[in-house]
Amino acid sequence: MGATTRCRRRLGVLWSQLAAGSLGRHRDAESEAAEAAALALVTRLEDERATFRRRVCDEARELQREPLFTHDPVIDQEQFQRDGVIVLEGIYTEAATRRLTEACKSIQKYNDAWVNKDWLESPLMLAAWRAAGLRPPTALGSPELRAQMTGGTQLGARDSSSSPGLFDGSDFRGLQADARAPFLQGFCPEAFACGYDPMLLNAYTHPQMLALQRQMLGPDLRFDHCLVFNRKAGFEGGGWHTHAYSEDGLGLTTRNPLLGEVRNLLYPEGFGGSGEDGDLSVVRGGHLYRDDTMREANDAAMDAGWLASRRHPITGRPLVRERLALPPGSLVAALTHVPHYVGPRRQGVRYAALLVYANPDHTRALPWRRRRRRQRVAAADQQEWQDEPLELSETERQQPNFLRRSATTPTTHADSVPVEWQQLAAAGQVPGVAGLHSNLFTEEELI
Ligand SMILES: O=C(O)CCC(=O)C(=O)O
Repeated sequence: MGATTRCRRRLGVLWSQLAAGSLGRHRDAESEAAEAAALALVTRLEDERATFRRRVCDEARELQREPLFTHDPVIDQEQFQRDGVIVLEGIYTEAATRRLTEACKSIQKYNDAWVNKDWLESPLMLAAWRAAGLRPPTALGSPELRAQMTGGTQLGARDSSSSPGLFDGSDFRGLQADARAPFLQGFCPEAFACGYDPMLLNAYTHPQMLALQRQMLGPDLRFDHCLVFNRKAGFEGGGWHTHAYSEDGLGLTTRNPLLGEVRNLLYPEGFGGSGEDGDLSVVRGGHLYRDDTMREANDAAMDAGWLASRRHPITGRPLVRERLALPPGSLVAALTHVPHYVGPRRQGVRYAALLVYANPDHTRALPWRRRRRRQRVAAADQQEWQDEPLELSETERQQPNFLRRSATTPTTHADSVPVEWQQLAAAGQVPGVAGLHSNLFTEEELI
């Protein structure tokens, strides 16, 4: 059942309870009117959201008539195997580069409105939270926190939508299921940016982009997540890290995983490589260690730590870190286990979008699903999400290239792709994306 359907059903129940007077015999006319106004507000929001989504799709469809890239890049497979990274400098057309910059700025505006929204502004707003099936926050985020989170992204917990901070005391947790806060699309703009911007949706689904991804991942793709990384002055850098997908922790290899995931970082304005520009650094070949747990605070720690004793498994040369300097309109694509680092930003804003593609996990083999599954833990008045620990048997650990299977793995990645977008795609409404069974937005069959 879709988010809209569910919301309408919830509204229907509330309406009939209201009509029957079963929400409280002694309800006075005033509170009934308030409840009715809240339901009307949530209904209006739902309609506006559906219209907005249609507009994003229609405009993306128009944009898709134009090329995204200056040419169709051809990947050297041997080099990709060795590096795990491709850097395509100035690959976007001039028009696409300009529009991508505007898109990152537009997401920033939406995000700032979200961060600074007065979620408790009126009794109507409070009732709208209830009508959406959610507890409102108990207090607004402090002015300091909001100032800190304004003008850049990834500055709050997870995707700027969850506690601690903006939504303390609420059971709203970002993109989970279909619970939406009563503002904008109901989830933080940066958390699924292409749901707010036609150019980003165009970039995610453009035939040239999909052809590029298929060279790295093979024919069967799915979208994993789409974020915006705007680093504002004062950003202190992100630390060296890798990400999880398949074959995590299985140790050294000389080939890329059967089920891969590629992070595509779009830098519409590029960056200078000064070390103070929000520049990206990578370690080519580091992905062959399949280490999803590496974390080093900065370059010095990286040199003395993770890099110190490691050599490239294919070439035998020492692994080295490489700080990139990129012209406008550049794209960096990196397999999920490639160590990378984003440095501090001292002036202005460095704009970027992240489009992540992966091979679908049709057989439910991936261990990360267990690890990333979030548990809701009730603690006093507050709820927190916790990552479930991953436990591997010794046999599992020792079997090279063995994709671990779990009968109990959850079957969706819906905490990063909103369910309403999965359904739009299944209905054939998203440009560049086919209907049910291969819609890229989900591996599930949506009924
Ligand atoms: O370029 C950035 O801001 C962040 C890149 C990064 O750390 C990531 O994609 O995980």
